[in-house]
Amino acid sequence: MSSGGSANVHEAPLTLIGYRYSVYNWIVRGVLHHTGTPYRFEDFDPFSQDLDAHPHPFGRVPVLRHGEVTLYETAAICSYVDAIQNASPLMPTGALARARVLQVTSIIDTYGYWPMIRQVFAQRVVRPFEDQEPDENEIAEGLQSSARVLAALEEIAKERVVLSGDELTLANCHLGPMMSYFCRAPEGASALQDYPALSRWWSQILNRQFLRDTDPLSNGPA
Ligand SMILES: N[C@@H](CCC(=O)N[C@@H](CS)C(=O)NCC(=O)O)C(=O)O
Repeated sequence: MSSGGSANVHEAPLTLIGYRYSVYNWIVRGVLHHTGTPYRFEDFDPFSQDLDAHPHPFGRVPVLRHGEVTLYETAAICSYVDAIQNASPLMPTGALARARVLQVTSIIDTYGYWPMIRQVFAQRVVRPFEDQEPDENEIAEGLQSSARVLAALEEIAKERVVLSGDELTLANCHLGPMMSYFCRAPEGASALQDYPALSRWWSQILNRQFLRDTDPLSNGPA
């Protein structure tokens, strides 16, 4: 153990327990990939597998194990991975930039995940993939709720402290997979076009290596 109370990355192996298609799993994998952190992947589908022995008190994924450390909540896991290399290159140093990173992460988790991923992406993209009919009402409702999220993120992108597209921070790592899944629904991609600063940010981020190399729909889970 280091003096910071975390297991040394070089001494203890990291295990990521996640569902291969989960957007949150993708976020963590992007950060692990970008920071060059080696890890082992354990695929766990929280929607269909037995949760009794699953080490997440709310039955979700992802969970990170590092020696004796068990961590859940994606933002906490990403911050930990970014910090265990004693560098934290993905967290900016300025007071406002740090706050904006946390704000973007919180906006997308609290207000964005459900409409953008569970309503728009899951209904339009995942259900047909599973030979199921999408629920058009869910999609319409999801798009309506997403508009407020996109408008809030547009204001942050306009400011260009974070989401400028030039920098790589935990905000990009968190929002990138969410935006990628959202835009795979044609309605999602078209909704984004109403927000020029956010669209500009997305056009500069979508081909970044950390996203491309970890994309669950075009690459393996680990
Ligand atoms: N607040 C959690 C959210 C994680 C989450 O919702 N993961 C989804 C997969 S993308 C999940 O495990 N869902 C299972 C369920 O809803 O039962 C985090 O930040 O890690």
